[in-house]
Amino acid sequence: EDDQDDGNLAVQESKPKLQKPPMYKVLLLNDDFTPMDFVVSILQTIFYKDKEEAVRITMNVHTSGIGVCGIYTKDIAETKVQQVIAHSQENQHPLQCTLEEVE
Ligand code: NFA
Repeated sequence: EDDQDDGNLAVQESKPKLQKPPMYKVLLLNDDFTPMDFVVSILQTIFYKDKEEAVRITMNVHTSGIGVCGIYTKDIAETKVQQVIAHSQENQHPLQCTLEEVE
C-alpha cells in the first residue's frame, strides 16, 4: 500500500483465500497377536502420546476393534501409517494401520 488515499479498496477487495487443509485420522486396528506393550510403545514413539494416553488408546482399540491415534495433514498421516506398518513387520507383528479423511 502507498501513502495515497485510495479508500483502502485494494485491501477491501482482496479477501484472503486461505483454505483449511483436509485432515486425516490415523486408525489402529485390533488383532489377536500384537502384544499390548508393543502397541503402547508405538503410540509413544510415533504419535508422541504420553504413557497414560497410549494405554488408553491401546485399550480402546483392543475392546472396540479400531481407534484413532491422531489427526494430521495427508502427508504426515501417510508417513505415520507407513512407519507403523514397517515397525510392526520388522518385529513380526500383524498390527494394521490405516487413514480416513475427517468429515
Ligand atoms: N488384541 C491384542 C492382544 O490382546 C492387543 C492389541 C491392542 C492389538 C490394540 C492391536 C491393537 N494382545
